[in-house]
Amino acid sequence: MKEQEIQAIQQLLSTPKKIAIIPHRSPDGDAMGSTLGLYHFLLKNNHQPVVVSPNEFPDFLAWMPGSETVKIFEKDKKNCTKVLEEADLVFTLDFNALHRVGEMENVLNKLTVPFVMIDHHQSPDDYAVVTYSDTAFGSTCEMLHNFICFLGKKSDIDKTIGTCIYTGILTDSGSFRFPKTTGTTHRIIADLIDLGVENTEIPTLLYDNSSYGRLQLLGKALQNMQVLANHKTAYTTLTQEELDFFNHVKGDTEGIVNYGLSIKGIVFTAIFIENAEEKIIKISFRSQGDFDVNLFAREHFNGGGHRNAAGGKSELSMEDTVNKFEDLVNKLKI
Ligand SMILES: [Mn+2]
Repeated sequence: MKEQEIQAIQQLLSTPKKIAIIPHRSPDGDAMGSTLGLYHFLLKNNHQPVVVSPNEFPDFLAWMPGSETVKIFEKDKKNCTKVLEEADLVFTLDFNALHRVGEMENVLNKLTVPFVMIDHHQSPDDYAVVTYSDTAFGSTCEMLHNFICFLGKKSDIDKTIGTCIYTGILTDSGSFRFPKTTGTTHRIIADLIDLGVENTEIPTLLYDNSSYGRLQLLGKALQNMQVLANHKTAYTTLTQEELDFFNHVKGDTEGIVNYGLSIKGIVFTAIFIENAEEKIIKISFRSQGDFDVNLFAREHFNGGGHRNAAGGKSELSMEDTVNKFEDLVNKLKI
């Protein structure tokens, strides 16, 4: 962050304020970690922060400190709109375009108070008075750590804030494996462990709490997987019928897309998940190395994200979506 931007933030935070903190729709570990980490930091600095999530967060994040205070726009539009309208300041974390909050965008668009963005995705929109945006970072949580340090408040980072930051760094780095994991990332993690952050318990809470149904759903997805070996690509599908059969709940399909990359030689993978209610196929893409799934998702599937992790959607049937995908892959030189 530039000195000028740091001063602007310090000025904004110099008196107690009502502050709305917003993650993207369907928040993941990094979105929840960064918003709750900021929540605890602002609370400690005598502000009145509220995290307003566009929709419900997954169960596997419900243990996070402060998650019980999170307001869910989709469940309580009236009160959430009031909270947003009364805010003196709005932070948006882990996304950079207001359409990522779904219907809540209409409320945000009408607000006249300053917005601050902290985010690590490509091509930020221009809605914030301070935009701390940098694709070099593997997580918004690592940026939040830096943000607090820029404000000269490193000593405010305690076990609670550290737990939130740790969760986002862990989940967005694929447990410290993805290429943007640096020595600095590990040094931050080391500091957090020294503060008492439970570095063995957190992964257990996040990853070892599957239901039997979820594991069976994973089995189904693995069974459905197709490999296009000539193009180093693997993909899988889950239909609404399959999701229903295994009593799927929100979050159950999280992470399944990554399994394609665990096949030797595969560098591009996708999962197509039917959503009968919204009449769309939701798609996640992952890659290893140079193949840019952000561009691929933007160009062909109405989405975007990062170079190695992106999402998209299709309004075609599952069959037509998969055919379109295969046709595209057959033209790729991976
Ligand atoms: Mn993130």
